Amino acid sequence: MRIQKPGIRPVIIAALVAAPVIALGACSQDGADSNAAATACEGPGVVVSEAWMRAARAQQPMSAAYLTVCNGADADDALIGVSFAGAQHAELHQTTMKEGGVASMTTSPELALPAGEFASLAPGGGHIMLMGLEKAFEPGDAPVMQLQFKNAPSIEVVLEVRAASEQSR
Ligand SMILES: [Cu+2]
Repeated sequence: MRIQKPGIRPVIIAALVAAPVIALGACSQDGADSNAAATACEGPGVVVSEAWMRAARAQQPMSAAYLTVCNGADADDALIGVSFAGAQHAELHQTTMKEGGVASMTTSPELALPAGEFASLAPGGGHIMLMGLEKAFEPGDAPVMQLQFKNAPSIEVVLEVRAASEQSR
């Protein structure tokens, strides 16, 4: 049996929360498996953090948004729907790497939110695809996204728009 050193857990949690910030790559590039970043979290209820989207130029048809969700409730939940005023359509996607390093995207019906754990949509893994963008999105903008859950009430989150230069570090 391993002895748990007191004080070590907060450090690990902080590192995992920060991971989406450091994670690299666009939805068509490789990256860490964000779904592996599950660790204990505390609510109350469903709490969203690290909500951001990639900047998009005028006429650019698509972009992607990412976020981290802590399900601090006692029961499992799931993110089952998203809506975004600045796009004709928004849906959950999952990027998977095939042999030969070719990335492909599939729609995913929901993001599972196990009770007491973090779940992330991060570059290289899950993302919210924003299709049919109706305008440009630049750093400093504060677009709002609605998130629908199986159990928890809907939440509105303000997305941070991150510049192209930050996207490909
Ligand atoms: Cu996608």
